[in-house]
Amino acid sequence: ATRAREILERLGAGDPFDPDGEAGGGAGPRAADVIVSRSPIDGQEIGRLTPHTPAEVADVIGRAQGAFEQWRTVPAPVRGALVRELGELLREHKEDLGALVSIEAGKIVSEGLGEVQEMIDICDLAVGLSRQLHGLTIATERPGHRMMEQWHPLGVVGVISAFNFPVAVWSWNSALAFVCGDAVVWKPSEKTVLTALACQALLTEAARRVGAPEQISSVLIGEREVGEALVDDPRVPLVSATGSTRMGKQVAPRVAARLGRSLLELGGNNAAIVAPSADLDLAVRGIVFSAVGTAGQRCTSLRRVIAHESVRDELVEKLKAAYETLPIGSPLEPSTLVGPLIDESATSAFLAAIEQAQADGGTLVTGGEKADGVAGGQYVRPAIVDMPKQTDIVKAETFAPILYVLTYRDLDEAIALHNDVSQGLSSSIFTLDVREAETFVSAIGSDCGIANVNIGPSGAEIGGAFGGEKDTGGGRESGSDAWRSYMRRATNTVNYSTELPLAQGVEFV
Ligand code: UN1
Repeated sequence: ATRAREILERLGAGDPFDPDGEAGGGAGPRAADVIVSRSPIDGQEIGRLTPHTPAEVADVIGRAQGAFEQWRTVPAPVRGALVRELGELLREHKEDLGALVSIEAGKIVSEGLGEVQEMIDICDLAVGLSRQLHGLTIATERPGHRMMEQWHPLGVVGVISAFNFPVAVWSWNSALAFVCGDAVVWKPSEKTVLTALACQALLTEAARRVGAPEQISSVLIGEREVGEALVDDPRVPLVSATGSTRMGKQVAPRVAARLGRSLLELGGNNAAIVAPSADLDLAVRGIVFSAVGTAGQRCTSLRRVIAHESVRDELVEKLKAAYETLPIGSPLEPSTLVGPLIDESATSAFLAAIEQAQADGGTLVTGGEKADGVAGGQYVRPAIVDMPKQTDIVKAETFAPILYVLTYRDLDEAIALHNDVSQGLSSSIFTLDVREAETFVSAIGSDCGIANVNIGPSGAEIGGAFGGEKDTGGGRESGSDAWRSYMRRATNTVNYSTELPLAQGVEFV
């Protein structure tokens, strides 16, 4: 708690125990009395904030709308300066913000820092993009006419994010939204409010330095009721939501009911096919990082290995050996590779899934129980479960370090098993056979938004579009042309002739 407090003070984010501080502070009935932030490292309280009321949410959105109306008139390359400044501040405060991510989300030091680096990377990308928000010029059928497309700022973007990437997901959305001329209203997970206030403080400072409107960015503190007020507000043309498929299925129809747009980044059930020709040592490294990194709490975490029968035993043997040497403990210890789960219900879900998998005929190869870590924290031993078939529990996304192993004979069978889950985020194949690799990334291969060869499914760079199909929600964030979701397209036909020819050859006086 002391360290979190010191970091927040250095980042200019105020006192995490001040009930009248950054969040809330207005009069009126409260959704919940208080939001308590606890460190998953030891369960200790590290902050206590007053949640916003729905009336305050409406007020925040109104002010964001005002900021948007001003911001959209600033030329895009000039808007880029705000994001460049944010990137500079993130570089300056990388250690502090990374440590705060470790304290509040339980990530190991290197992954906390990596998450901040991901923010810096998207800022760099967005600054470049601020000079490249281009439309097309399209040939028209009418003489003396020109047809073109422009991309205009969209409005207030609502961002809903999860505890597991408490700062990067905001930045993927915000860095793009800001250069696109939008304002952002962010509802972070109620489990990671302090990191959100830290981001907001850095953005406020960046806005001050470049003279951008202060209300261009705001944070909403609260639970479901606050999220709903954001989702239902007609002044929010885009809601970008990251979290469970369950959450997405609630958000999407509400946004659709008012004909708003949603950008959904939901659950994954990511797999790795390990083919006969695979470099097994490389596969083991890729698998362990993807399955165990962030204690299996990434949406891109590897949850299923589909191994060819000729390599399965050796692979499982090597994985077991690697799992049994994994250092588990406080994520602040530099040698730790497996930190805590976010809370007690995550541990219960982990244990229940392992029990179910065994009831389905699975064999526990290693792990699968609570581990010693720091008193008060939720530490578990990452599990490998050998499964005779892909039962319902394997098809479910349990947000914990459980790796199910399935066995296949030919590649068609492997791809069928691979795609036979409701989620479609990320995927991978380990093979040295170019036919298998190309088939996997082709139209008849993986049905996911991300398909990799000889690397695991997690740890994507920001340059590519990030997201997936089916129950993953279909949205794309981050790189490539994901910026288009944050803008509105206008098609313009300009007549510079003295005639008025009509399209499709229509004659009308
Ligand atoms: C998430 O888990 O919500 O590809 C995002 C990755 C990270 C992002 C994960 N760059 O694993």
